[in-house]
Amino acid sequence: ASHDAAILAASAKHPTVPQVYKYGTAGFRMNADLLDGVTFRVGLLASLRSRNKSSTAIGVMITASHNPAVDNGVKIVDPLGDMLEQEWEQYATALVNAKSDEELVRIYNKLATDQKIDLTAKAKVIYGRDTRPSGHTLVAALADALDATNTQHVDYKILTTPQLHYLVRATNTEGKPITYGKVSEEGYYEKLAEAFVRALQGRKIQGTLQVDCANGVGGPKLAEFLKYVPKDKVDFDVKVVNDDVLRPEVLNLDCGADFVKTKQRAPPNPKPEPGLRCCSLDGDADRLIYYWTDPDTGFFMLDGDRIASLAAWFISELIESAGLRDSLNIGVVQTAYANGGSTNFITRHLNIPVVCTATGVKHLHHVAQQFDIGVYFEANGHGTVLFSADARKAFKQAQPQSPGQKDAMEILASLADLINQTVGDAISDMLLVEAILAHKNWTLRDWAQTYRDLPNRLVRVEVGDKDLFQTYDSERRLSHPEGAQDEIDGAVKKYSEARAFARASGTENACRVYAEAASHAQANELADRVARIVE
Ligand code: NG1
Ligand code: ZN
Repeated sequence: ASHDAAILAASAKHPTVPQVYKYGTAGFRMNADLLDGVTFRVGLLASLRSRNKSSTAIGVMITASHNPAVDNGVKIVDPLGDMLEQEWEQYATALVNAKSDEELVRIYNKLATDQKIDLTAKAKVIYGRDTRPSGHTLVAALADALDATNTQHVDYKILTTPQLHYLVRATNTEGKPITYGKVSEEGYYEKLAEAFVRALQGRKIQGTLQVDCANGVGGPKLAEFLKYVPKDKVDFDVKVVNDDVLRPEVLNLDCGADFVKTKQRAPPNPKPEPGLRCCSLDGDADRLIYYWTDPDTGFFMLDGDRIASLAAWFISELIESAGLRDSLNIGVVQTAYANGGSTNFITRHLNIPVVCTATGVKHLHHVAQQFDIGVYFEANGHGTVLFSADARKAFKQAQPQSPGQKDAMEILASLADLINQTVGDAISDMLLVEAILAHKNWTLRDWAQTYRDLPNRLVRVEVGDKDLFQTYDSERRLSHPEGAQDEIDGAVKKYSEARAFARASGTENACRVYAEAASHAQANELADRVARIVE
């Protein structure tokens, strides 16, 4: 059952452009013109991965998230819907960098031998893509690799990234004692809508929510989801904006979660309406940022740190009310970019432990799995809440001693269904936030008043060789270049409530410097000093 001849023939139709490729934080991501051969080769790896994982379905998502429309990307999803195991990233890198079709076949066969993969076993890969026009030809390259390796495949066409993750897990749990949901896009909407109604327990959602969809896949998918929310049970007034997916050039252009977070302002279109509750998704609908524009105080943003704090607070209150405080632990996972104001609030006020990990959601996801309830978010709005099997069992089986306890357990059980368990999901996270605000009867202003953010500044510094910058302590300190950390420590000491760090970006050819301090002037000054140390 050698695939050699079929791979050689197909690979000739999908050449790679010679350069060095690396499976990065979000798979391979670059100008779409470079991706045809890359996607073909990722297809070969996805097939091997399926055979390596007892013929379970593996996912492949074609998206470049918040990047400009001319870019695209490809990444692999593991059987339970989480990101490809880190150990395997180097195999993807090796296949994509093969210098000829013959070398490609050699690496493919060597991987099969090394990993003891039976190439005659069944293999299955399911895939989807965002709204980028280039996605169409890229999935054709992917399908060619799957055909060449005798791999069963299903094309789910246009999806949000979290929907594809949902489908992978749903596919692999179908018929099992604990299933994840129906294996269809419709199943995803049904599960979310049903859990949303249960989570609300009849509470009313205040006013209108305006959702900026970055002119990406989130627009049509959110519109579709809303059809599943029963009007007689929930009055959910959503105004979907920036949902033009017909003009590719407007994708992520002056709108979307990444624009709002990095520019720290509302999208110019539609013109911000004072006081209106707003949120933005990114181009593949896995990031979420809330904000409003106040007639007096101006723009105010509620980012991933705020969502993590809100979710951790609400869920820990429910755990308390449900009488499960002693049996279930809860923790929050952040990165070094989390605002110190949020970390203080969660640890000191909520008494919930916070763990810091390296940048990139796959790191946060793994640490969050160690808690019964693990809340993780990057400041940029990408994150979710994971519930352990024990936690789910406790919500369903514990005997409530009072109506209050019963309510709390029912809400907890509904949240475990509402919140995407595979990956950060902007639509699911948005429903979580809406449910919490409804329970607390809060406006965005009430939410914003829970704690104060420390003034901060993030700068990008061009450096000769970013690989010189080696970190430890979850990227918060530099081991190399030698002496740099001492200089940074010296600079930080000059300011009050200050913190600063520098690290090489994993997605761009530059270093990032982050600084926070008691005042904006101090945070800016500190960031400049650290940038000069790094330069
Ligand atoms: P890098 O380029 O490694 O800082 C950026 C974001 C991460 C993460 C990844 C993947 C910042 C400071 N960094 O990583 O949070 O989302 O991209 O998209 O926002
Ligand atoms: Zn994204």
